[in-house]
This record gives sequence, structure tokens and C-alpha cells, in this order.
Amino acid sequence: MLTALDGVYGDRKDAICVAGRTASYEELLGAARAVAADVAGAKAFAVTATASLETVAAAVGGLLAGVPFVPLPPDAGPAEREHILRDSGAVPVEVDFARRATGSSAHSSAALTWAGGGAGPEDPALVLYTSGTTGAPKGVVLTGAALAADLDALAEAWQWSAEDTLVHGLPLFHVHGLVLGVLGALRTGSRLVHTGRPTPAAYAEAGGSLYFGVPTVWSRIAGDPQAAAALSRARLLVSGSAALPAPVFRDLERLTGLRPVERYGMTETLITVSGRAGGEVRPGTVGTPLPGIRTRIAAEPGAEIGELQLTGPTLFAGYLGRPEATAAAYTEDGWFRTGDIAAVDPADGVHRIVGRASIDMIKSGGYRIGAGEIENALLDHPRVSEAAVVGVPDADLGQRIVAFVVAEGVTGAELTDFVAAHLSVHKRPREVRFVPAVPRNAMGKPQKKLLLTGEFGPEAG
Ligand code: MCA
Ligand code: AMP
Repeated sequence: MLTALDGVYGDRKDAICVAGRTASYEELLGAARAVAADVAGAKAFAVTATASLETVAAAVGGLLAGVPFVPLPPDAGPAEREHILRDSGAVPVEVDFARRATGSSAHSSAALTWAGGGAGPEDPALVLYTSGTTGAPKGVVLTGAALAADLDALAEAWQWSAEDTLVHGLPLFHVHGLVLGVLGALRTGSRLVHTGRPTPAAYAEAGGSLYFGVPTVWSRIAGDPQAAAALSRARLLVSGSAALPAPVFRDLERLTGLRPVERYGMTETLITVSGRAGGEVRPGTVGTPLPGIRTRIAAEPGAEIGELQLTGPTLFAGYLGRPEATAAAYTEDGWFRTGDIAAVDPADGVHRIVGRASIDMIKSGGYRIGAGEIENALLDHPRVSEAAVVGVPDADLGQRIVAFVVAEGVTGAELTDFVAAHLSVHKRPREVRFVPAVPRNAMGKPQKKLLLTGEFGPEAG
């Protein structure tokens, strides 16, 4: 069973609060059963995953029916939305939270098991779209067994229980907000307060014991001492999705008295490495592997840093419909290649993420964005003849997307709006720089390192 909705932990009127609306488990189950009845028999179903009770009901309804749920980013433009729907074959569904399924004995509380809808733990439960270095996003297929293994490992690592109130305001179409932030609360039985947006004021007001955020959220909280002080009543602050800068760690500790715990993961692997509640926490490190996860560093002889590779029960079931891409994600001896460069402290096994192997994988505000996807979107604009996209260091976002383009008769703002409208708002370049030509090597490949330094560097010109 993936969730505690059968009442193991009792029920409360305000078990779930999303963007100001509350629901009990009973109400959530009623709405989820209606979704399950609607989607029964479908290959997959898609719902626009706004921060709402409707999205929570969709996720639970999919589990009840045994039909994979494909959350659509609410800010996705037509190109991205059509790609996800076409690629996944998901039927778009509207959720009405007030609607209750009638006479659905097949989805009674007692039937809330993995057998519901004929799906088993090894069947796909979620398909999440995420960017690679090139091309359109790929569907990452996650089984119920992987989700359950990850959430149980995290519950142990963070001593996360029904006594907790989890607070966050993260998007509900990625692992962080949806898997940890919704299914995690339902599986542990903890109360959930989703703040709608992850603003410092909303976090402060929510009065939780356990808080999740991406580094941009923590950095904004650290910049708001009053909001940060309110979090001193919490038990545990958890950061992930990107590296938490050490100064933000220290500011949070000073303002809240708590040392934030960092954890590391990927859409394809779920969360695999984490600090422990009550354990020693060092800024700039992400802790040790979760139970069941094995890691290794593929380093050159004599070197201490190299690609982090891992195996374990939380790994994805593959990229939807892309066996070659799935195979390429593994080494010959079956370890998943994260593409992250890491080091492990030989004394205590604590992991440190040093960076990404590829310049084409950008993390901005905790969102993973492939440079190739943005370049393709820019090249779709009739006035653009060349485009090269990089992530440059940014105090707020970690990295910000900067597009170098060769174009005439169009402004930077127009190109930003073009990407925001076609793909997603969060994939828009924050800066567009017009150049006479993109620097290329003899093979014609863009030399992006040159874009980050020297005459093209973001500080130049
Ligand atoms: C501005 N806006 C625009 C434009 N310019 N809209 C359209 N076109 C434009 N040209 C407006 C939007 O309407 C929107 O307005 C607002 O800008 C959104 O801007 P944005 O800058 O994106 O918001 P932000 O406040 O800067 O966002 C920071 C954030 C966000 C809240 C931290 O980046 C975020 O939620 N990040 C979380 C990412 C995440 O969950 N990643 C997990 C991946 P309005 O405000 O009115 O809507 S899973 C993962 O990584 C693994 C498994 C892991 O380890 O967790
Ligand atoms: P995504 O596929 O959106 O789930 O992004 C996964 C990527 O986020 C990883 O490959 C890392 O590059 C990055 N990431 C996640 N958590 C951390 C962390 N705690 N520190 C550094 N990078 C992280």
C-alpha cells in the first residue's frame, strides 16, 4: 500500500491543506475514487498539475486505478504540452474535487492496495517528464515499488512520521514536490500544508515541523530574518534539487538554530543520498546513501572525484518508449550514470556533489533544464539563425539561463517571451545576448566554455 489513506493514522479534517483549501483523507479518497473511475482502463492519464487538491486527488486516483499519472506543468506552452501528451499517450483529464464516485466498491478503502486496477508494485505509477542535454524532455517511468522504497528510506532517515506537519510550496509535477511532498506525506501519515507558492512569509506562517525547499527557496528565507526566525520551532529543514550554498546554510543555522539537512537525487533515481535527522551535518555535503542504495565514484586512477554511479530499488523503470536512451544511462555492468561529479569522504562515506559532467545540463531554481531544448525553441523563431544556451552562476537561482543568439529584427524580451510561451515560463532565458556568431570548433560544435568567459562572458560588453 503506498498511502496511509485507509485510516491507519486516523483522520483529521485538515489532514491536507493545499494553497489555502483543506481536506480530510476521507474527502481526498472520495475525489480520488472519482478520478480512478474516470481513468480506469486508460494507458495513462494527464492532469494539469497546479498546486491544488485536484492534483493530489489525481495522483492518488492514478494509484487506485493502477493507471500511470502524467502531471503536466501548468505553465507549459503548447509545444511542451503536446509533446508530453503525444509521447506518453496519456488522456487529458479534468479533476473536480467536489465530485465523489458513487457505488465504487472496487475502490473501497479496503481495496486501496497495489492490486487496485490490476496494477502491481512493479507497474508504472508515474511518468515524469524531464530534460536531457539535447532534444525534448523524456518520460521517466517510476514504479510504485520504487516510490515506496524511496519514501520508506526517507522516513527512516528523517524520522518522518504521522506526528509531523510537512510544509512546502514546490511544484507538483516533479519528484521533489509530488513524490516527497505529497506521496511522502500520505505514506507517513503526516499532515501536509502546501503553501501554494514557496514564499518565506507562507513558510513562516504554516507552523510545520518538517520543511522542504530548493536552495532558491532557502536563500530567500535566509534573506528574510523574520520569516526564518519563525522556522526555529521546526524539527527539520531539508534542502535538495540543487546544491545549497554554504553561506545560505550558515545564515539558516544562525537564524533558526537548525542545521539544514541536504539530500541528493534525480528524477530517474529518486532520492538516493541524504543527511540524517539527528546526525552530523556538514555544509556542502549531501550525506550518505539511503538504505538499499549503493554508490561508486567512476574516477580516473589516482583521482578522488568522478562521476557518481548508483544502483538500488529506487531506480526508474526506463525512459518511456526509449530503450536506447535507457540503456545509455547505465554502465555495462549495470550501474546508473548520474552525470554528476562527486567525491566521497573515505572517513565517513559522506558524499559531496562537485558539479555536472555536462555544460548542457542547467539547474535553475531547482528546475533541470537542457540547453538543447531551449536552443531548439529559439531556433524555431524565424529571426534566429544561431543559438547557444548556457547556465551562469546566479545568487538567487543557482544558475540562470543565458541565451547567446545570432538574430536580427527581434528584441531579447521578445525571444524570452517566445520561449516562455512555447515551452514553460521557468525555461525562459533570463538574459539574451546578441552575438555576431556563436564560437565553434573545427567540427562546428559550439564552444560553450568560451561563452562563459572572455569576450562573450556574461560580465563582458
Ligand atoms: C516573468 N514571468 C513570465 C515572464 N517573465 N511569464 C511569462 N513570460 C515571461 N516572459 C512570470 C510568470 O508569469 C510567473 O508569475 C513568474 O514570472 C514566475 O517566475 P519565476 O522567476 O520562474 O519564479 P520564481 O519566483 O523566480 O521561482 C523560483 C522558485 C521556482 C519558486 C524557486 O524556481 C521553483 O518553484 N522551483 C522548484 C523547482 C523544483 O521543484 N525542482 C524539483 C525537480 P507568477 O508569479 O504571477 O506566477 S525534482 C529534482 O530535482 C530531484 C528529484 C530532487 O533532487 O529533488
Ligand atoms: P532532476 O532530474 O530535476 O531531478 O535533477 C537532478 C539533478 O539535480 C541531479 O542530477 C543533480 O545535478 C541535482 N541535484 C539534486 N539534489 C542536489 C543536491 N543536494 N546537491 C547538488 N545537486 C543536486
